Parts: sequence; C-alpha cells; structure tokens
Amino acid sequence: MSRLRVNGARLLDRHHAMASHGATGNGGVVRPALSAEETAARRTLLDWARERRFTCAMDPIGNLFIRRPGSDDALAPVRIGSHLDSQMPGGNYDGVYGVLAAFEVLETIDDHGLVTKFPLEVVVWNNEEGCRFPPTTMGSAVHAGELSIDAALETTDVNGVSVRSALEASIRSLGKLQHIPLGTPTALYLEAHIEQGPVLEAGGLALGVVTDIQGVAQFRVTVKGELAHAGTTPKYLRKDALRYAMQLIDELSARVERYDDRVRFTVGSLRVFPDAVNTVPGEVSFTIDLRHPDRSVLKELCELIVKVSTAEDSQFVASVVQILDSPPVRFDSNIVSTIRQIASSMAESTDIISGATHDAKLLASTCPAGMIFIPCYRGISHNEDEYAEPSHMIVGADALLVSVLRFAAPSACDAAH
Ligand code: HGY
Ligand code: MN
Ligand code: MN
Repeated sequence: MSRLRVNGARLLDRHHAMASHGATGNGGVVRPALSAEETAARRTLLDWARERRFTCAMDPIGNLFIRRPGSDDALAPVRIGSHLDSQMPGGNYDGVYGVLAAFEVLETIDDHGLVTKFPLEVVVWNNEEGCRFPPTTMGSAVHAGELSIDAALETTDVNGVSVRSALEASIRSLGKLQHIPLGTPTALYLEAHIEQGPVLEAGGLALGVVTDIQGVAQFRVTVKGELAHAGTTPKYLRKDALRYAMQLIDELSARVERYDDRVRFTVGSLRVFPDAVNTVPGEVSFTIDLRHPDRSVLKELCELIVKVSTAEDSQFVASVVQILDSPPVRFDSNIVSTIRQIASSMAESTDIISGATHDAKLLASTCPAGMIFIPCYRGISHNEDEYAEPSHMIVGADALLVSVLRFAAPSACDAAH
C-alpha cells in the first residue's frame, strides 16, 4: 500500500463549506458556542458522519463524539478533535481546522478499509473559546472533571441565556444522537491546531510538536466609586470608578510585565456602569487574562494581581474574582517523541510551547495527550484575518493520520509511513 495520506482536496472542500456557518463577509466568522451558527456547523459535521455510517453521540455538557469502531471495540477510544465555536468575531482556522483534520483522518482510514485495534472518535468540544459563556475550555473541563456540570450549565451569557437552555435548543437541530455519560475514558488524545503565534511561520517551519501548554489565569476586577452628575460635580468630590480602574490597570500591567517578557497580560473586557455620557461612572469591572509557562511564576503573579487590586483605598472598593486557574501542562513524553519523529520525517518541524490554551490541556489530565501545530499568517488569530496555507493544513492532517495509526493500528502504520 503506497504511503497513506489524507485526501487534501476533500479537507479543503469541507473547510470551505464549514466557513459558511457564521461567515461575516469580512473573511471570518461569528460562531459563538451553541449559537444557531455553531449548531449549523455541528449539524453539517454530523450529517457528513452519518453519510459514513459513523455513530454520533453527545455527553451531558454538549461535547460531540463521532465514532468509527475498532477490532477491539471494548477498548477506550483514541480521540482526536478540537472545537467549532469561535471568538466574536474569529477566524476560519482556530478550532475548526483541528476538527476537520480529525474528520479527514477518519475518512481516509475508512476509504482504505483499515481496521484499527482501538475505536477512533472525532470529538467536538463544547465552548472552547469561553467568550459567550466563560470560562474557556468549558466542555473539556467538565469532561475531565475539572469543572462541575451544574456550574457550567447555569452559566449565562450577557443576555441571560444559560448554557442549559442554549444546549437544549441546539440539540433539537442536531438530528438523532446517542447519549453517553460524562467522562468516558480515552486511550489517548491528539489535537491539530494552528499555532496562533508567529514562531513557525518566522522559522519557515511547517509543523510544530507541542511539548507544553502555558498556564492561564483569568480574573474579573470590580471597582466601586460613586455615581455623580458630570456637569455639577467638582473633581475633589468625584469618586470616578473608571479613572481609578485605569490607574489600577496601568499599575498592574507595569508590575506584572516587569517579571519577564514571557508574561502575557490582557485586559480584554471593560464594563462601565451606568455607561452614560453625562454621569460619572459609579462602577467598573474589567477582566484580566494572565499567562506564563512557569507554574510558580504564574502563582506569584496571581497573588500580585489580588494584592494590588484589593489594596486599601479611602475612596474606592475593589474586589477580585478568579474565573480560571489553569496551570501549565507538559504533554506525555512518549506521545511527544512519537509526534516529533513523524513530523520531522514529513516536514520542517520544531518543538514548541503553546501560548494559547486548548482542550488538549484538560485531556492531558485524563490520558496521554499531544498536539500538532501548523503555522498561521503572521501568527494572527482571534481575528478575521486568521489564515493558514492549504499545504500546511494538509501536512498537519497527514501528521495526525500517521500519529493516529501509530497508536491505534500499529500494524497498518508501516503502510502509512
Ligand atoms: O484562550 C485561548 O487561549 C483559546 O484560544 N481559547
Ligand atoms: Mn482554539
Ligand atoms: Mn481560540
């Protein structure tokens, strides 16, 4: 059998079809978790899977599992996948590339009638982005037992819609699904994803072997001042919550970024109450997204955030709630070395630490896991200009295919290599 490789044309066709769901007309998508747009993307994938007679299942938090049986079907499955939800707006590669590369792997194996010892499952994790319903990686965190399903289901978006009601509405449009319990075992998990950073492209590299995912902590800081009239209130009487929040953000970013240039500090959301042009803001809340690859440094920086934010002040009261505490993770060394050997035999590749977080981080707490990166244009992501070369999309899927066969069907793998 000639070396097994994916059907690149089919992968690109399916990628083009998927991009229609939530298309903005500016090159990207708005496909928030459990929205009509993401539900349509899920339905499209499930229909492709049903044409293949793969079985389609969902767990109680809305993760999808598309299964092709193995010769020893009682074994825990080898799982590959990513997410279909996007930022608002987002690009056409973050998450969806990994789902389509995984589905293409299953189709290629099916096309060649290969029998794998392990069952194979493509997984679509629910709400990886966490922008509609915080936190990020919600579905995989519930699957891994790191987030309670009740807390997740009760989470609401800015319009007060809960995950529970959005999930119930979405399920009604997905067609017939088997229902499986939470936390079913996984033999091993692999995820293909765009790098979302500049390293691979700058190095002229086609594949990244992900050794670690850096840690991420997220906070919401609330500052209370006093509502006042914009025209009548002199400066000395004002308790302008926005002014204080701005000073706080300046101080926090200066102190955190003094640590080293690996720190990533982002204030991505700022809410002002009452958000009126002629009223002095009485309350402001802002989020902090803090990242670092070193567990102890991240812990120290989190303590600094809380200490500085809640420092005594005669006029203002500031409170901090941590919304995510996700330490760095190192992937299983056998998985990493296998991917490294396969990737280096296929293309210019290198080891890399992921700056973005992924569902694979949560899976790594339940089974051996690993990731394969492909470059993206100028490292742009969470942006409609996100772009990956078709040739990189295909070689990434090929590396995923050979890696899956190496673990799930060792005998067939010689043919694939
Ligand atoms: O936040 C992240 O790193 C991911 O893209 N959701
Ligand atoms: Mn992603
Ligand atoms: Mn993302």
